[in-house]
Amino acid sequence: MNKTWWKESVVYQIYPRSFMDSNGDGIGDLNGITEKLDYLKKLGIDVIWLSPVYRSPNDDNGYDISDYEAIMDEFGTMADFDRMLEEAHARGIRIVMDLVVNHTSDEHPWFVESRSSRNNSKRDFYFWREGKNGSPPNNWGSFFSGSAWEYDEKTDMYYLHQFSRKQPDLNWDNPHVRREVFDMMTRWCEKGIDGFRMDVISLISKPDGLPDAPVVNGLYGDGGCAFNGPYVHDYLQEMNEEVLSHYDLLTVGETPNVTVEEARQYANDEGTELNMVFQFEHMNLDGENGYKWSTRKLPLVPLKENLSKWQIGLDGLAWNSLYFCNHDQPRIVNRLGDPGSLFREASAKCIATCLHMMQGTPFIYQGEELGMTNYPFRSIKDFRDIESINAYRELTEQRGMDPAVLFPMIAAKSRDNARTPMQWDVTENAGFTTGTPWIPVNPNHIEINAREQLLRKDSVFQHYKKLIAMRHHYEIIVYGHYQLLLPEDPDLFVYTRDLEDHRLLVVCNLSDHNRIYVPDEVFRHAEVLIHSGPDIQDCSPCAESGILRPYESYVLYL
Ligand code: TEU
Ligand code: CA
Repeated sequence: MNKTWWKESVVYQIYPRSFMDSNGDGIGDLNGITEKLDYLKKLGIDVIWLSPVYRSPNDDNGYDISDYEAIMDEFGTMADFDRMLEEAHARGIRIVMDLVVNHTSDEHPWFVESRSSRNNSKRDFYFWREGKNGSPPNNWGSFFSGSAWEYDEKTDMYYLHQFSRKQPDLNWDNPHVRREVFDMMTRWCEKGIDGFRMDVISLISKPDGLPDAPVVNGLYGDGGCAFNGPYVHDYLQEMNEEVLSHYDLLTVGETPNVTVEEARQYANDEGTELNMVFQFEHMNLDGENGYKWSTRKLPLVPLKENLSKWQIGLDGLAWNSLYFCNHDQPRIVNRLGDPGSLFREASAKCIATCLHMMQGTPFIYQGEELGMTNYPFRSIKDFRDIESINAYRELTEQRGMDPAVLFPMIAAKSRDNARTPMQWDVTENAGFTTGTPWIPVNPNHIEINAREQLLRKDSVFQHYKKLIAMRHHYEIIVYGHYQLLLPEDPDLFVYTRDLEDHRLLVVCNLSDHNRIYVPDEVFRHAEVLIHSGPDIQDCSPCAESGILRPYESYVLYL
């Protein structure tokens, strides 16, 4: 297997809007990130993935871009960006940008021109189609509710938007679109950035003829039919030849609906496309009949089965990203751990050990290293996220769902759970802003904040710091081969890693009750690399009793 820096790195995702506000307008910004680089250096991360900072009307918080080469006014200036990049590099931290090119904002000059007439040079930069008897061109639904088509009176045609109506899909079948995107990417690489996270990159090639899709929710055809389209690998190979292969980059594709087989192509070890992809199968296990809105927790046995499938399925052929959190996912402590005060920290550490000892590049989402939890939403007015707001409206008004039944599901899975401000300290607004935050701060910042955890040696922060240092020190953690033990156990996630004559044993009790697990005799004199759990300060993880306390985890090294 090829060894390289982006396989040996740990990535930290920053959602700039909610990370640190340096000028008191209640919105995080680039200078705020620069102020906190020493914090990230202390954590030990190698790379920052920066969610979009480009000019945007913020219909989808920056994932609707109106100028790929200007900085969003609220986040600062290009000079602020350049300084952040320089300061990060001075600390040995690389910067990966978020590339959102499946769609632009409807305020991007390309779309403004495209919609102005039926025959301008940018018309085919987007998907324009005639309606059918007063209806949209096909039955696709938007991921943000409603039809995926918007009627445009001026030219009496519809345009495709698989996300919000202010996010028209780019037509990647048009070579001029690809040329413009590749040139823009090259200019960013020439500025010295270190890679791209590619937003819904598996969507850029639509099925020929844009056919209707099977209706999945009673209203619209499944937009998912457009994932992994006929030419997606051709376009990524062209991107690789034109841009990526000329620079030393980390590239990760966000590929909803990707399978292990597809991922072997997207993230092949020959390097003809991307370095790795974000899969979604494990993040959909607590949904409800294909829908994300539910109050169910992640079921451990299916989770073990899925993560093991990916570990074994890509080993030696491609490369995994490892994540449980990002700006689109609710907090993992609520889905897999105990968000209450009893075992919150123990469960956050146990979950971290479980993920970070696998083969792949780990991604830490801002606040995950503190064990931050979901927000206590009380009403639909608390939400800012277009996905949550639109879903609530469609499911209650058009699908007749009882708001009292639906609200807890939206509250549990809303993307806003990940977007409340980073919790720096116990002061008002958690030290995130001296102004009024754009979204309320979680009141539990009194108990959960960076300042307190930096000072306490058994904090979640210190646990993540130790896991990152271990990955930098032990090659087996990066390149070792994975094998799951106890596949059917409903509480214990136990697996081994093997590399040459070394072996790791990773033991995690992801439950709120005691369990018994006695490691194989061969581990009797193994080195304990890390050990966490409630009140375990003085006990050995290999105690004769084999007692595993609630959310106790440890790693043995031979
Ligand atoms: O997300 C794509 C995507 O699949 C999301 O719709 C995700 O499935 C959903 O939000 C899960 O609840 C990317 C970005 O990460 C997201 O923030 C953007 O809203 C979206 O693309 C459109 O750019
Ligand atoms: Ca600000």
